[in-house]
Amino acid sequence: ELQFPEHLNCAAELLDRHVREGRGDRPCVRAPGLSWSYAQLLEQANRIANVLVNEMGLVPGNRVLLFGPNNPMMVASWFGVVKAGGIAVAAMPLLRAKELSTIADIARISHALCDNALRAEAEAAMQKSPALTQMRFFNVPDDPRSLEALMQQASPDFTNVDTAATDTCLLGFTSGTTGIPKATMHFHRDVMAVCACWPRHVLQANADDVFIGSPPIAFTFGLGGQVLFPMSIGASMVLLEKAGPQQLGEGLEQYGATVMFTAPTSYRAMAPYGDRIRATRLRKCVSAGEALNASTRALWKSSTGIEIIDGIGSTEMLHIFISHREDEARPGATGKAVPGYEARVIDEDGNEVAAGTVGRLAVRGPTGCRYLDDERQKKYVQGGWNLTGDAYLMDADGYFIYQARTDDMIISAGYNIAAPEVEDALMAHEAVAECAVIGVPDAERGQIVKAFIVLAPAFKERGDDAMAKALQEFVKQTVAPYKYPRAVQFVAQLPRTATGKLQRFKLHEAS
Ligand code: 3SK
Repeated sequence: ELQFPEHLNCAAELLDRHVREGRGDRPCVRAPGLSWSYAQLLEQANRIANVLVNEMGLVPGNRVLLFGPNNPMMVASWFGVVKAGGIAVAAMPLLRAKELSTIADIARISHALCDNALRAEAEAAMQKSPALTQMRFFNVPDDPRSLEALMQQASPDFTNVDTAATDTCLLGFTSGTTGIPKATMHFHRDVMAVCACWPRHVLQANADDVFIGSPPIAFTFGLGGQVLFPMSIGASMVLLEKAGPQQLGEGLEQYGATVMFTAPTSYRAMAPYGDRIRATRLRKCVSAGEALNASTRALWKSSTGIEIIDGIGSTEMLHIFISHREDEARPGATGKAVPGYEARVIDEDGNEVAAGTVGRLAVRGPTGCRYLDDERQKKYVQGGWNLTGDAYLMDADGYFIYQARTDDMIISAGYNIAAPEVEDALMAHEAVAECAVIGVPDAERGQIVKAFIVLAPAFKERGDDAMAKALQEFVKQTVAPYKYPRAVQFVAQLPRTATGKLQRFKLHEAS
């Protein structure tokens, strides 16, 4: 059982503590052309906290929009807000004014610190959201009104606001895959709890590790993996504004990164460069955000020699709650409940099902879902358990094996078919670059399996009936034939959220 003091400011624990305990000179943030020690990040964060309080009128509990790509000023701003007792609401850099103002209205945001590169969308959002009255921009060269100019005038010292462990310090937004955003509230205590669970028991990195990754800081997967977890152990982070497979590969070489967080799509794209990756210092690879299929895991292992640490988390739970250490990996399984969390598989009535039976995943632990003013809270938390919306089975050894999102189970002619299993089978074909499978209505079978397929570049011109037939036959060879996709549609790309999650509802709409 984790215990936290009644008064707790997570920024003090993750940042000030290192300086106070003599680790101020240790490297903390690396980015193109920049390197900050812990003491330097602390000074930047303190100056921002002073600007927020003295120039922008922030009082504890105010919600502050942070809008920018992964860069050092985004991180310094996050800590500035939390030190000042504000609530950080980071937004995906790809969002447009309309989406931003929806977030601003739901979260009742009053203040904003934004990257100048995104100024147009931020200002347009401000026009639409009357409560959002204070906005400053960073990464603006030579502008006396910029955040940096104000920081120059501000003190490098700041006394952190004496927050309670149960005060909210961040709101994480999730649109899930349905497109309607929800804000999840997390306390200072929750931030320290996630640092004390998965990173300590599963990742097992150390202070000399250098973390790198692709998920945006606005996604709690990215915030944890690239900021909170390295800082909780005094390690360092590499921040890349663009973190596609190529930039990640270059980042590994340039900064000697040792721990990487990214999604399965990225691992597949980087796998052909295994020889170069083997020559870097990379030693730990984490995959989450979408299901990791067995073929991607095997491809990465054979190419780089590194076993991927898979995991599933959610914005509602703040971070990962089922995962495994490298030496405990079991192909096809996400892992076991992370120490500190409990997980079980239940039926429609909430009763635990026997090992090997598919059901709904329920989890509980030191963090949990708290939606801000949202009826959907009652659906997510039932009887003290968080229902994540994933269908899983647990094997006799306690390994959880992903089946589908609960609404991605296809029932065809009485058979239960998990969409990801069919996707897995298709992905093993060399012509398939990406694919997504859904169930579509069918008069005879209730539903049939339909696959949307993005062909690999070498096969781009071959999206015809013959290819569809070949892929159908291929699936029948690897999984039970009743699971094969009876309908196949070739597409140029799949609809995804800003965090890369597949939007199956858009495929349903298109069918
Ligand atoms: O698995 C995920 O999608 C996730 C979401 C939020 C935070 C962390 C993770 C791994």
